[in-house]
Amino acid sequence: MSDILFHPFRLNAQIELNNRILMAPLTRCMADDDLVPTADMAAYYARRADAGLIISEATIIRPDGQGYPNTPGLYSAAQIEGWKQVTGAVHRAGGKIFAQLWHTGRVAHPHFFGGGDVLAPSAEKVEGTVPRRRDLTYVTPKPASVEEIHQLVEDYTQAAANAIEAGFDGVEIHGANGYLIDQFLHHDSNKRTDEYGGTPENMSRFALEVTDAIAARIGWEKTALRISPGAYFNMQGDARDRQVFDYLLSELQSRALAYLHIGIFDDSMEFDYLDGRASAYVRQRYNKTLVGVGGFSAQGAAQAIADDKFDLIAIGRPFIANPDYVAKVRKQEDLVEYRDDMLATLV
Ligand code: FNR
Ligand code: 8K6
Repeated sequence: MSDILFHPFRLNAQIELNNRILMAPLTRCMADDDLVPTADMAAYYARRADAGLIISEATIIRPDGQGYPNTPGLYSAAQIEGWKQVTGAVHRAGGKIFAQLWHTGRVAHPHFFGGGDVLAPSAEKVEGTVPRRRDLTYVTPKPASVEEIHQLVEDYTQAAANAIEAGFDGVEIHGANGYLIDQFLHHDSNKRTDEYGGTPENMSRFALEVTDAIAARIGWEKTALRISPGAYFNMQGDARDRQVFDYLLSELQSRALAYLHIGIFDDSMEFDYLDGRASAYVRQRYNKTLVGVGGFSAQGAAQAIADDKFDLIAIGRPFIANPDYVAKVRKQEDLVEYRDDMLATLV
């Protein structure tokens, strides 16, 4: 049954994957204090190089995008050099790796970047405190001016170019999980009345501008996107969000992304305003390469792919617990169960 996972899969004319198992992007908070990837991180990723594609942990495009301690960056020369160690190690082990590009928007905290504004679509804050730093309470963000939005698009694009310089095979734009791009796409966080808010077209504008600018710089075949039509993390749902994602998906359908990836922790979550699962909602509106994720076993993923629910599977927590996940599934060996305490070390 799991055989289907081990068939090669062609993303496009330039990129063929050895199998359909992707390592999901997994924040580990293990970069050094200059947010440079370390030798331990290179070894961690290289151990997982038999995945069809590794998606890196979310990587900030500029300092004010940081919302958690020791998350890596892709804006300084030292960070680019650090990532070269990672991509080199993965490539030598026969793998492929995309960089996930991240700005946390209103989920950023000034503690991490020496003070200053937290930028977001609107002055709508998230309640609560920073995971791993419960002493830090989220602040009310400053609505980004149109000029600041244009600068953000430029900074995403530069980070994508830096990723290619660092040896990545492509980038996945993090448009999911309640972070900056997703904040433009949901009514909970976007109350703007200018060309970036108020209508599905306007609320989709930032996501599409970032996507198009990156693709123009590094090529569509190297550009992927992750989205969360269902609000579940750092975000409240709103029935009107459906029209936004209807529009966004109709626009994405006419573009040539390497793949589109759902951002969710558990695929079985259902959303009233999407009439069910986020993956089913997206599949009905987008018939190009789709990556499913969230609570899947290899067997369950193979079945979902056979049923045409999506084309590729991203595996998260099982990959933390099992560096040799792909080999174990291939040989039908038992997997080690994931536990949260495994996040303390890079195995
Ligand atoms: C995540 N996830 C995540 N998603 C993302 O887009 N960027 C990220 O950096 C992270 N970081 C992250 C860290 C940790 C510790 C976990 C557990 C999850 C979400 C992840 O990519 C995936 O969607 C979920 O883990 C669901 O898949 P699994 O774990 O059920 O296979
Ligand atoms: C995504 C970046 C997170 C970095 C911090 C450390 C990782 C902890 C991840 C756990 C997040 C829990 C999300 C819970 C989803 C709720 C679903 C109802």
